Amino acid sequence: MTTGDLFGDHPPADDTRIALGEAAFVLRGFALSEAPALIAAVDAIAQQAAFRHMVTPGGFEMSVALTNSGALGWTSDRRGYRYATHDPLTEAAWPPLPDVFLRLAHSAAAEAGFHGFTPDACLINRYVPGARMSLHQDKDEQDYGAPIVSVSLGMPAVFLFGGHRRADRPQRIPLFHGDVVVWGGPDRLRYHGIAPLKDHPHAMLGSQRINLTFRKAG
Ligand code: MD3
Ligand code: FE
Repeated sequence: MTTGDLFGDHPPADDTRIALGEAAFVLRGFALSEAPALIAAVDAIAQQAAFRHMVTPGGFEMSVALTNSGALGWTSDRRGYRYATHDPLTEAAWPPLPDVFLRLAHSAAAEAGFHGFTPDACLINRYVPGARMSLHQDKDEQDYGAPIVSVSLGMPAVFLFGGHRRADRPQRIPLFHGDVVVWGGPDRLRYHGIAPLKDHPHAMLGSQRINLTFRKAG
């Protein structure tokens, strides 16, 4: 694959399902047809609950900006990470999950073999060039039996898919606009992250990448 293919506006192939692990799949282009509606919904959510840079318990500001939709939203400060029903910036409830979010999360999970997935939280991450997410596990949710569904929009990213130990060398998998990743079961607690984003402006989102992760948090 050439660099041109890797960072084009479109995935190398649509409608393919790539198994990353026993219960982890990339669904190439699964969200492509809904992308304009998803982006419009993100804009509406961000008007009520603005993107912000969280501070880690260690006192570092994250390079990724985030907001939330759903009954629960993920927040972080010097006291730690937690899910909360209200936005600490406005003290309002997080905006509810739009139907287009719920339908997509449910159908993508089913496509990967997880039937009946109803998320109660959508964490929305926004990356600009240079932003990254270092290797971590998603452990703040109550129920590790439910999968997580992730939707990539805008600029491409290299996602790092590690093992069950931080030191396990991660696979590097490019993710493109419209791609969906679903992971659960034995892959639910694998380390993962996003390499520093390169600037390959996208037709719909410019120099940004938006990632939605749907979770059952409560
Ligand atoms: C987890 N977000 O918000 S999601 C996060 O693209 C987060 O913004 C990243 O990690 C993002 O917590 C990555 C995609 C993903 C893909 C595969 C995984 C997460 C995974 C495999 C195992 C565990
Ligand atoms: Fe994560």
